[in-house]
Amino acid sequence: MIENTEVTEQIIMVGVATDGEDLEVSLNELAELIASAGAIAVGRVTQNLERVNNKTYVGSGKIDEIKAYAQLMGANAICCDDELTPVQMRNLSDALNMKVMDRTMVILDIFAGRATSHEGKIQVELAQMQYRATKLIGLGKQLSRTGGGIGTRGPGEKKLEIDRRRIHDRISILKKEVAEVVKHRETSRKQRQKNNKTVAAIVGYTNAGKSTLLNTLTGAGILSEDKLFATLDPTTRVLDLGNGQEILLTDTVGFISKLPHNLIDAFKSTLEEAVYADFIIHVVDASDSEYMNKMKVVYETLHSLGVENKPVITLFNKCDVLTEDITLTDPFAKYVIRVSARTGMGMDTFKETVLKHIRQGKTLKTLVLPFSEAGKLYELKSRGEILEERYEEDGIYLKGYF
Ligand SMILES: Nc1nc2c(ncn2[C@@H]2O[C@H](COP(=O)(O)OP(=O)(O)OP(=O)(O)O)[C@@H](O)[C@H]2O)c(=O)[nH]1
Ligand SMILES: [Mg+2]
Repeated sequence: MIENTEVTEQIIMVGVATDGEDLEVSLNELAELIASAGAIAVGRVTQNLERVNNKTYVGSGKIDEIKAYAQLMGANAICCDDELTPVQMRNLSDALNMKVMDRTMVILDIFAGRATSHEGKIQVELAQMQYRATKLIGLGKQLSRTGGGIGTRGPGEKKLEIDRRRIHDRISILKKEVAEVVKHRETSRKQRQKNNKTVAAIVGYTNAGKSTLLNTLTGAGILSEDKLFATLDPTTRVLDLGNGQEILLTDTVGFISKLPHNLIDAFKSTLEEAVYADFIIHVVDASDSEYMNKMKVVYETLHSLGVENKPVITLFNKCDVLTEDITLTDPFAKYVIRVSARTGMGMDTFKETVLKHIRQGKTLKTLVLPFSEAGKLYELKSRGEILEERYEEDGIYLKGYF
């Protein structure tokens, strides 16, 4: 029997507000992230500062308070809500004499635990290695202190003692492997473009219900779970809009507030599914009281990826559990629909809306397809919307939007 000797980390969360913002929401999310990474958040310490202290993140006076509070709560680590610089990490770790983590480390750890495909694993390892390379000074001492826990898991396991040079060697190998993945992804993207099918990317905050939506619409059979970052790899499926017309739908990794830049870099080709899509399907968890802030994060992330001025269909999901009749609006969306990916509510309206949207880019035409070219009928049907189909002596008469 393999015994799990790893002690669960008991973590004090530490947040600094620089423009008087309420840290509660962000720290609640951090607690959720920490739980997803297999540890427990046992308390929180916050501070209002004009700017984050560049030596110790919090003001020096606050450190004693954190120390006393950690002792009181039996905590053995702290986690800051922003990414720390190596200097901040080292100074805090020295002053507190315990493990110091940041939000980025926790997110990377969750990704590391979720990655199953080769592609996912190398992308996560690249992000982790880049993070470690920049934090080597700060992490140095605590890596020898910790026996496990957040920040030590991942596809690149047992690499903790490796020195800077070897980390950089590993980074260049991983970069080459990721470049291969990117090439492969570009090839399949071009293949799809050759098929001339309309492509839509499903985007949204993590846990909004993106995978459930793709499963309900296409029976894709993707893992959908009540946990953060259940999906890392993109999946594309064909959706029949009900009249033989087909589009491609791609489900991909979810967004989160303060998504680490190392992850954005490493997962660029995955995240770029939205860049190459014809339009965006934005899934929002309408039952989440924070849905507006989360929508903002999604639009900011899309913006940073270079996705702008693309038509957006916003699906306010999980309407099956809405207890109040709230108004749901999205000024950036061309269409807004209330749905439940779980019960299937609103799916017909969604398909009609997609048809309406696609029709706008096409014109109503009549054409005659000679019987000798009858083989093209399937392609025409899947690309356009056929309203009338008549078999005459000289061929097949088609009327529709092409
Ligand atoms: N009540 C309700 N729950 C839903 C609905 N859609 C999804 N869920 C639940 O929400 C949780 C997250 O769903 P996923 O489909 O995994 O969400 P996701 O957006 O793909 O999440 P990540 O891949 O982690 O970013 C699961 O527990 C789903 O069962 C819905 O319409 N109603
Ligand atoms: Mg998912």
